[in-house]
Amino acid sequence: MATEYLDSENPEEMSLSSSRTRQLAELLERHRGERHAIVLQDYPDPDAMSSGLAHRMICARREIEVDLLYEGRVSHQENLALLQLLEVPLVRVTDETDLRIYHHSVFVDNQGTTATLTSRLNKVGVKPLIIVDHHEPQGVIKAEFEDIRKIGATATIYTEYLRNGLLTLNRSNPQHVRLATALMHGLRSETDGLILAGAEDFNAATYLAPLVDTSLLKEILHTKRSKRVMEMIHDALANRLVVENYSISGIGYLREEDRDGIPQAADFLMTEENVHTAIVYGIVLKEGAESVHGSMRTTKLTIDVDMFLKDTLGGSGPGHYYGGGRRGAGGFEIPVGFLTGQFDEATMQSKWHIFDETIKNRFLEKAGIRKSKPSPPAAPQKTEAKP
Ligand SMILES: [Mn+2]
Repeated sequence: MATEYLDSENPEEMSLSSSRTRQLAELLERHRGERHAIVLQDYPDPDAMSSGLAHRMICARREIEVDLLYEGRVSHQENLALLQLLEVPLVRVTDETDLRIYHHSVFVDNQGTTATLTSRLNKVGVKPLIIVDHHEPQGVIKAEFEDIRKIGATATIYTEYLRNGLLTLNRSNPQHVRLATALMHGLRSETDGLILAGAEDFNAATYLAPLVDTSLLKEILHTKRSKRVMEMIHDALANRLVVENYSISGIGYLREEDRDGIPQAADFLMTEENVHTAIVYGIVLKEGAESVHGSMRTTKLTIDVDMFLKDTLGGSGPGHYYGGGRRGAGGFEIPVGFLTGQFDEATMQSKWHIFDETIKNRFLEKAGIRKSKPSPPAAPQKTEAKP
């Protein structure tokens, strides 16, 4: 087993990660026979799905039954293809789902802040056991085992667990080939096709490469865009404001099932020459409540997306920010809150207008393009009400 680590150029880092792997193995051993809920973010992406799948397969050998849960939607064509082709068994949680059947919750590729399930599980007393993530530490939930590292993808961390012996992949096992293919897809999509990948991510890709089913991967990557996404991209292009290498676009009201079109529209805006940062947002209607969802992409190395979004948009309270991110990409969700619930054309128009202006101005100010807004007009003088 030990010879596996000999090819590492940095033995210190390798022994650290293998001690993490050992800790995780010991923890899982102590929870043998249990049932765990993996919490995925509301709109799971390939990194989350493939990492969840890896976690599930690691646990299967220790007789821990694991369900991959999420509460939002999967609508991105590529993600739907991933689910179908790689047989990723996702469970969409509804109001009828009984969450008390789980002994513990496990957070993969998130730290509870982007998943509605976090509070639902907490309410029924299901406590976090494991967090594995590559976003900035959020500090909202605590777990017995936490592996939070600022690297390219969560898929990289899971690949490391696999090669450190938690589950040895075998080319002749079709399940293993599917897992390796999913992880490679997760890793690639999360690092913009390895452009944003660091040494650890390349190491993981090297390990996975001989196990990947290339034709499957091609099929996933060549999925076409849906008509609705094409329309959203059209709107994003038409509404975009391009100033000093920033491209910002609000695309109005969206149905929940179209929400995954937002990051695709942002990716598309990034393809325009001279644009280094793209931000796309819209108001998503979900079960009668409205919130502004947005995606940000940047290739500018000096922009820390996580900080940028937290600074620009703030949050609802200490530790609860409206947005967050990782290297090169991030997202945000702002509840419409008090203004929610009126759906006549005129009210929706005004709500959209207010949010659109406010968000645009905040980003432009943060980017140093627009001066901070003038102080608010003085309160109107009290005048005698005329009869
Ligand atoms: Mn990720």
